[in-house]
Amino acid sequence: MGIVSGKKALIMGVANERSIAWGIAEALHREGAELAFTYANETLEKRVRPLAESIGSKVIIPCDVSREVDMDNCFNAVNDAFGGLDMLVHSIAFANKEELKGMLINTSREGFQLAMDVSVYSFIAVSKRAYPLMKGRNSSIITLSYHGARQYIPNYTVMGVAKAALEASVRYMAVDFGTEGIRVNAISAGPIKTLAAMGIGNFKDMLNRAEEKSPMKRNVTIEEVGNSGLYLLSDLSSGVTGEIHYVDTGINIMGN
Ligand code: NAD
Ligand code: 0WE
Repeated sequence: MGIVSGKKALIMGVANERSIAWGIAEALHREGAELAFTYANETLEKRVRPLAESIGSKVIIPCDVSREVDMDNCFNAVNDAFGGLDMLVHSIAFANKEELKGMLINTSREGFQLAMDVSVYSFIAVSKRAYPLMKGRNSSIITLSYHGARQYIPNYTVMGVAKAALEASVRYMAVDFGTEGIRVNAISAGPIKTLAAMGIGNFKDMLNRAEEKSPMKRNVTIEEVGNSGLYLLSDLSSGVTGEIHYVDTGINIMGN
């Protein structure tokens, strides 16, 4: 018997086999869960579909979270396929690349709204739609954050502001759903070389510095974030909600 045998999960935010969401999906699959996946566009469908099928998933749904109809259709499809939901993974963020450098004051109103819409509002919007499917069944929602929410990280700018709002949203929804059998938490992951990270200038240097700074003298992997995600999504963490759980080889505890 796996840790999540018989449970149903929806994974939002796989782009390829390097995605943090894929690390979480693999851990859930290993421990017996039944998985559904969303993809943001047709280009990514070509990546996501074979990955999902490789672990026996038959529910693969288009969902661009900037579109209300996509989110409506997505949760209707999950309800049709599963008749309920136990675990929801939100692993989605986006900001204009040109605004992920330099000073926060160079963020445009449009760029701010885009980052907040895709990276924060989407978490609230999908949780709202998941609520009727998840209530009353000891279910769990997680999202992915980053330390730039709490402290200044060079060039993280508007995403840092968005992640701060995301972490606050975790706390508010933890209370909203507190008595409904739905827990809400975030994993704050250390830097990992994913597609989203690849778009960032000097990411290699960042990885090297994180490696040096961390107590464990190495960077975290998607497998490790996956196993921590498994814990937060499963009944092993039944007393945990509203928490921001660091999975970062300890970098966040260092002063200098
Ligand atoms: P990734 O590129 O593999 O995943 C990001 C996902 O966001 C992609 O699947 C992309 O399709 C999706 N996405 C973007 N816009 C979307 C939209 N409009 N609709 C639907 N999906 C959309 O990169 P990742 O690093 O795995 O990122 C996943 C999460 O982890 C993000 O929230 C990111 O902020 C967070 N995170 C990443 C790191 C890191 O260093 N890689 C560290 C901490 C937290
Ligand atoms: O949350 C993130 C990255 C999110 C992200 C990445 C991109 C790149 C491509 C959001 N939007 C975009 N838009 C694109 O066009 N991380 C935690 C990884 C990350 O990003 C950084 C980091 C780290 C770490 C940006 C600057 C500094 C550090």
